[in-house]
Amino acid sequence: MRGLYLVTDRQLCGKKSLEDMILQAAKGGVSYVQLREKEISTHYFLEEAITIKRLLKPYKIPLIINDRVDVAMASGADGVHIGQEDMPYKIARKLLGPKAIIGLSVETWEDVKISQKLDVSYIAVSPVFATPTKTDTKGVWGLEGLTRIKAFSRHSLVAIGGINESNVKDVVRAGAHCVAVVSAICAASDPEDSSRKINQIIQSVLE
Ligand code: TZP
Ligand code: MG
Repeated sequence: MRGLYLVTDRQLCGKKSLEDMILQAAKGGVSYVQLREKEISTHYFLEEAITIKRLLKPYKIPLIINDRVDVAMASGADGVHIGQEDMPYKIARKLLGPKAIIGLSVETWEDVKISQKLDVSYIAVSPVFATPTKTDTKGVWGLEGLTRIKAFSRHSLVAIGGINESNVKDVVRAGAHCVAVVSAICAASDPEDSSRKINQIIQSVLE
């Protein structure tokens, strides 16, 4: 995992449709899209996943489903993102197969240690900064926490939480291989432009 990772939030899209926002982000250069839905029915979630998978195909952008291994399987998505309270990693891997992208959120040092024994595709350092987008978190890692995880972990690191154009450079310098954002793209008046600007900063540090 490397680059910019969009995590969706339909409520933050305002007047734009979710599909339109994702399309603009794809044009702006995001490398991954995670469909994150906490409120909608399984039926609609699946329909939407199939639509977005089709929309991303020409851009060769993998689609990752938040929480729901069943929706990932049924929609032909490229993978799933699981938290500590979701389907256990080993079962998700058994169900999705060796090629699937499976990401795992780490919220405590214990989570980081346990993740080293798992062949996850990445760990999401969650949250790096406090954010109104997700408030049921255990604490914040800060840039120091990210640096500490980078020194210890064998996994690709996705940084998430409170990241935007103004702080993304520090986050990549602290050790993130990939940066996940919700509001900085979903709530932007021009998601394509925001994606392009954030991605340019990430790429300039990764080079
Ligand atoms: N997991 C940890 S923080 C977060 C999630 C889904 C939300 C990040 O949202 P934002 O708007 O990029 O701060
Ligand atoms: Mg979850």
